[in-house]
Amino acid sequence: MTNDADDKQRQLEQYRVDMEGSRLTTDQGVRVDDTDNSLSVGERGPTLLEDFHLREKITRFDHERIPERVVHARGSGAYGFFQVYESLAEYTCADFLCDPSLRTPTFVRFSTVAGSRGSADTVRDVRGFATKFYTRQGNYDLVGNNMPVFPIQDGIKFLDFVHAVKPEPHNEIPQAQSAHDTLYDFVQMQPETMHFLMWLNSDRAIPRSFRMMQGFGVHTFRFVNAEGRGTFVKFHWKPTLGTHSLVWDEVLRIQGNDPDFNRRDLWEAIERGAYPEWELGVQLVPESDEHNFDFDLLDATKIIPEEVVPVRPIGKMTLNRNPENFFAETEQVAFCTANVVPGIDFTNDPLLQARNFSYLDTQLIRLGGPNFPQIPINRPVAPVHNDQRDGYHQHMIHQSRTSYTKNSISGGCPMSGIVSGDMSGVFKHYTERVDGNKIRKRSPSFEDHYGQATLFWNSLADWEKEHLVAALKFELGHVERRYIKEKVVEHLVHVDHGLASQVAEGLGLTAPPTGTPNHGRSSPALSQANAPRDSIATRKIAFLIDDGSDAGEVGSVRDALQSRGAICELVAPHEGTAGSLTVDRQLSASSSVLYDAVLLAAGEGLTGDGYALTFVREAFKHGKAIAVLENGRPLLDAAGLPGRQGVVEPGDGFVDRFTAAVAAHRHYDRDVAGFPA
Ligand code: HDD
Repeated sequence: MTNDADDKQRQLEQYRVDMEGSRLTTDQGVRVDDTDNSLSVGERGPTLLEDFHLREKITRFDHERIPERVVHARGSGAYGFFQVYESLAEYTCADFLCDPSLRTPTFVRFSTVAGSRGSADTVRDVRGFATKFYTRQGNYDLVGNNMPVFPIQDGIKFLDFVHAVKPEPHNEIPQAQSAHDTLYDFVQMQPETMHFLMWLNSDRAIPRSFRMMQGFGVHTFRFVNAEGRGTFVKFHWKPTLGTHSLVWDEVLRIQGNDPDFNRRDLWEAIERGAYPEWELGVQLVPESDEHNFDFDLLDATKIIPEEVVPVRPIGKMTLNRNPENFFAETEQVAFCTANVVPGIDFTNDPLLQARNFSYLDTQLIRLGGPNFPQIPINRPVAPVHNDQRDGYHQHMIHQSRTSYTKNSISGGCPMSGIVSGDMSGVFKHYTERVDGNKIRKRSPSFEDHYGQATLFWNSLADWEKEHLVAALKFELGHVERRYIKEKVVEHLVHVDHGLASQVAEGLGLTAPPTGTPNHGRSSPALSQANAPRDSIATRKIAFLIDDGSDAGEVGSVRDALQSRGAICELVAPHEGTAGSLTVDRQLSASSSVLYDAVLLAAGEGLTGDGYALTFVREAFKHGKAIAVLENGRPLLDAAGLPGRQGVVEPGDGFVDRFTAAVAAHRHYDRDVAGFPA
């Protein structure tokens, strides 16, 4: 083992099967001459049971599916590596966090939570962000989400929450949607959901790209250093491209245009060599400060505001390789919060404790038995030796004559992990002292369900607040039972009265006159308005062209934008060529919702084309930068846009101005409420 980013790929190499030049065989390796016709008695006679090839094919097909994940069923994965900036030995003895020369291989799976495997990517939902670090001390799994808070505080409520958000049990409707009665019934009965509800209805729930979303470990975990000293830690992934979202109307249209929108985006970026990157950051809290907050560190419905405890960047992850087989790698990867390495330990967060049980348990049914850690994607690069053997699909042939520890027959092997009294590299549970009676009772320190929901609301930019109110109106607008809407509004009053009133108005309700007064505190780090907006790297720009386009001008603008990292596609009414330009996409088979920005470079021809007009209007409605070359003006005028914010006219510094408009991500200052794109 060389301990670098390629360790995992080297290990996987022995499992890869190349079909090139191969001949068709059965599963037993017997060559097959005909796989198109069953073995039968005569050409029109009955099929014979002895046709082992037919039976094998049908049997294998019948058993192709494994149970989809009960949550996070739809996901996409990629390989990469992680490298720490400087040693964190002061806080943790985790080897991969102490040696800056190490490049630890990783596999990440991004996912939605509620939908089935075949559901659309761009639904309103939490995104999973699960990372497996193949460290030389064993696998470490950081199984996080793109939101830092969870809807419930105790794992015993997980089944209830998931049943509430999943399709309703009588008719299995709606698919991958939170906008229905059972979720909001759960919410109104369980106000600990309120902080999470704010995140779920914010733009965080509709990320532009997996590459442009944050990740959070959610729980407070514990670092433990070589001396056994513990430090509380929260994990944050921050994308170098900034945190950006789609807009709701766009989301609805993407679902039809490209249900694989986020999956495709990740795949294509990696294929192009535009490797996504995240910085890993930690919030560190000395154990002596455990009780110095106005919330409980063990409560997964709370954040530690970054302004209170700053996020310290500790390293970077780069994803640089797509899987080769979706089922073998992305579907069979098995994460578990209990997969920790020396130097990282748990806290008594009751949600985390339940998770530590659930993940292993679910893999046993999903992957068919206890040997799933031997599936190539799950294999540690660290050596594995123990007496846990047998069970379905054992791949190893253990040679020792004993399968118990301690033994004298096999030289005592495998021996204790401690070599000559040296504890380094050995997992040692943190020796926390715990005292108490056995009770089923939530700590009073978990009681404030509104304070941080208010903090989140106060931290948002005006446009983010507008989106959140609109989202709640949409969601509750799909709830059939009026009393559920009323109850949710009654809870919102304790978050912010203005918020509650706006939502209530949309529902034809009146918010109760009094609630908990807004405490006025905010955390600017929570607003996406404060995300970096300085790059157009990997942004997709559609050039609307036709036969009258100026090929020279189009070519030079395209070259300039591509040199800054953008991806430009020429969209025209027909495939083939438009003048001397090669068309990438046909207009009627495309849509502005698949792009970040539009450049109008078509001649007069498109002013009467409904697809082109919709393209421009939707781009404007969705806040996207629109640039216009001289001969594109007629189309811009024909589109009848209600403003010019974020519209870049020809003239000096055209490319620079367009670049800045695209880098801004969206132009939410447009008044588009009355514009029916
Ligand atoms: Fe979970 C999958 C994230 C609470 C039980 N969870 C799963 C995945 C992610 C998360 C990203 C997908 C992993 C993959 O890509 O394969 N889950 C979270 C976060 C939570 C959380 C961030 C709270 C902080 N989960 C949670 C609780 C329980 C579970 C409280 C049960 C008590 N989660 C599961 C599971 C899943 C799962 C049933 C389904 C498939 C799987 O594990 O492998 O065990």
